[in-house]
Amino acid sequence: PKRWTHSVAVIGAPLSKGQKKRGVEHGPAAIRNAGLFERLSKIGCSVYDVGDLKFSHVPNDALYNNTVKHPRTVGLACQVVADAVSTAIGTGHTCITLGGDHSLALGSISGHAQQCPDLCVIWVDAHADINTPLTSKSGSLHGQPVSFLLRELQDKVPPIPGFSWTKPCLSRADIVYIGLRDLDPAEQFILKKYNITYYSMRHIDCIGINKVMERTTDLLLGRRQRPIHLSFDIDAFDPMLAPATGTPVMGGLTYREGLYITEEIHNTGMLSAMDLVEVNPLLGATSDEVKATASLAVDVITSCMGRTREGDHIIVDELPTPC
Ligand code: 4U7
Ligand code: MN
Ligand code: MN
Ligand code: MN
Repeated sequence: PKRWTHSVAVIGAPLSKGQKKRGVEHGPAAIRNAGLFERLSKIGCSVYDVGDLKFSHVPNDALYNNTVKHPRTVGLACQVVADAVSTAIGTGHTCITLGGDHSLALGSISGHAQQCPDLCVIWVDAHADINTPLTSKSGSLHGQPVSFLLRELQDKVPPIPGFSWTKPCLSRADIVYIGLRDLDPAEQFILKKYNITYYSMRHIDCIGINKVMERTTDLLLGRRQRPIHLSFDIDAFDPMLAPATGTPVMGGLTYREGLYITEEIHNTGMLSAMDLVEVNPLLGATSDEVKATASLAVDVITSCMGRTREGDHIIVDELPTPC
């Protein structure tokens, strides 16, 4: 059989200090155990396993401003992620980063941008993750990565310990959100004030996922072809489909909507790196729930890499003839 070969690098990023619940550091193992490598090979990808990154726990990592938790530990971990992603992209791979919590996207997008300064971002999530360290009520950094990435927000982001290496690499028009349904008041204000494009679950109900994807690719790629970074939070899906995650919200994407998003992203031919985050194998009520969530993550990733619902991205060009 003929195959298209995508060479992909897989980076495990067992980061958990960007949020409060135990278990999300086991996300990479759960996604690997759900058959990621076999499924990627089956669709013709050549896979390079970078392994799991090692993050050190920074001692005396005091709260910033009485709210933001583990800033030095998370900041340093994101720097490690950025270096690994930058190296993988520089080597010519499509890069897949397995989380871990969503704070790692500050690292993966920064690292990707070091190699591809022109990149754009599609952020699929129930949440906008755009709190600044000063608006966050929870203090969890997984709700804040986008605020560090956007140039327009820099006068609102204080210099916090552990993050002095970051520099914003996106403008407001370089990111589109899909799947939102749980925004904090300050996040709503930011999205409106800076006129950031988002398609909430309400928009999807209203115009359908096909129009949402048409508009998304038009906005980001309409003027020029450029590399895409997909940051996919598994909690974008409905909790019925993805129960093993830290901040589930009712009324999420259906399986079909989720895969339509990833198929359309594959079809642009511009996907350059992706994150699959917030799978927490300790939060499923049963082992079946955990398996379903991890297997959904594998479906998302393989769909991004070219699996179609009509077949496995492999061409058969003749049939066996009985002799
Ligand atoms: B995730 C939240 F307050 N907005 O800031 C916050 F609702 O990566 C949730 O999308 C953040 O899962 C969710 O803590 C972060 C909260
Ligand atoms: Mn998120
Ligand atoms: Mn989320
Ligand atoms: Mn392909």
